[in-house]
Amino acid sequence: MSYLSKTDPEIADIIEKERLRQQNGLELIASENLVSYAVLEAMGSIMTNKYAEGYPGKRYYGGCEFYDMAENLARERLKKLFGAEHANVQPHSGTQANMAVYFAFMKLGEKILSMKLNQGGHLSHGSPVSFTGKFYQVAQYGVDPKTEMLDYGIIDEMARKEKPQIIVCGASAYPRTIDFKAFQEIADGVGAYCMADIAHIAGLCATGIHPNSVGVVNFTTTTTHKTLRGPRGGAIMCNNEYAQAIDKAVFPGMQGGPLMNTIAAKAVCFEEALKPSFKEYSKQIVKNARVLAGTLTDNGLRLVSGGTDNHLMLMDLTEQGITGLEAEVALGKAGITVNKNTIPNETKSPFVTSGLRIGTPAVTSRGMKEAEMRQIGTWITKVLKDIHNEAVIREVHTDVTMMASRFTLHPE
Ligand code: DSN
Repeated sequence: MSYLSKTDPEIADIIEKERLRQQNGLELIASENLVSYAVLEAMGSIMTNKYAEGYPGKRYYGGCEFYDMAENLARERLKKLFGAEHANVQPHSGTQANMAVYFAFMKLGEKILSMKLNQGGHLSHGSPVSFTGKFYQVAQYGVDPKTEMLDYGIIDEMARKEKPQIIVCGASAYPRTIDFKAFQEIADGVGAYCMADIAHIAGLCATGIHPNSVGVVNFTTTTTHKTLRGPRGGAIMCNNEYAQAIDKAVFPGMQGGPLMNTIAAKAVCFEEALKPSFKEYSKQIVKNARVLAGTLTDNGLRLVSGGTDNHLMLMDLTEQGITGLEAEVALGKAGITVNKNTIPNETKSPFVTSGLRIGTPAVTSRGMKEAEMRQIGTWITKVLKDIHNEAVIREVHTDVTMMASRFTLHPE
């Protein structure tokens, strides 16, 4: 920030404060991560300067020869990473990626079958407050009330009854493995398309730590900034037969100029994810989540479905008699950033909630391992079991800062 701090000290100061917050705290928001210097450099490069509406070789602006090279590289690397026939790297976000699939393969008023928001789904899967709930009919499945896991028999029954045009699988707060093959079979049984939104677990799918949806379901959408550890953005993968419709839906269907600095940074991220070290990183995310989940349950805290198969866990605070909001605030004061989250069969509003969502991608990027997870689990328990005790919160905050200062903010 040496240049910015001279030309605009006000914003440079804000960025520095945020850097310190990230360095001194523990980021346990399941959808967040920390990018490498290489990703940051590509994002902050002169690739932001130009318009490049269109696709490589077919642009509406002159001077795009190097932008074409960057976008082609991003597409090829993403295809290699997931074994995809076709990739579109232009969606500005995961929601935009989902929108492109809906726009390409559904007429307004047709039906989506997806997971309910308060059971783990995402806003863009059919919530009444998102465009999806306004433009389309929506039928939604949840988790089994006893196991708190997906019940494919029930989803199949619903698909037969509801006759959706697209079945959406994938979630924002589901700690268990998703059977993409089962979802595609259910869709095939009713003549529907199947879309997997793997935003949360993309890095795990790319490295085989979680089954890959690409080549199994009709369309895979993702963000690039969660377990994939790239710049904020989206992407879509599908077989060649759907490529043209997807590309047209993204541009000119719903976006103008692509963010080419972000696309360059996506290319960097995909290359990083192709390295053997990224597989080790992905394995460690899941190991860390299991150890953290085990520590929390050993300490008497209840996790939805009893544990985790992936990078996140969902804590049910009902027995503690505290809300997700109270827990988020108290842990925040202790330097541990998490988010309140609805749990299956939630009775409170999304602004209050009975749950907390906790994830390990960012702390794993800092190099933290099982020992640190046990420590973090102990701190979380200490705060949640004595939530109004400011002295405990202060003590945990000091310990958190000391531990965090030992770990880098920038993965290799
Ligand atoms: N907001 C993201 C999450 O936290 O899961 C999903 O888009």
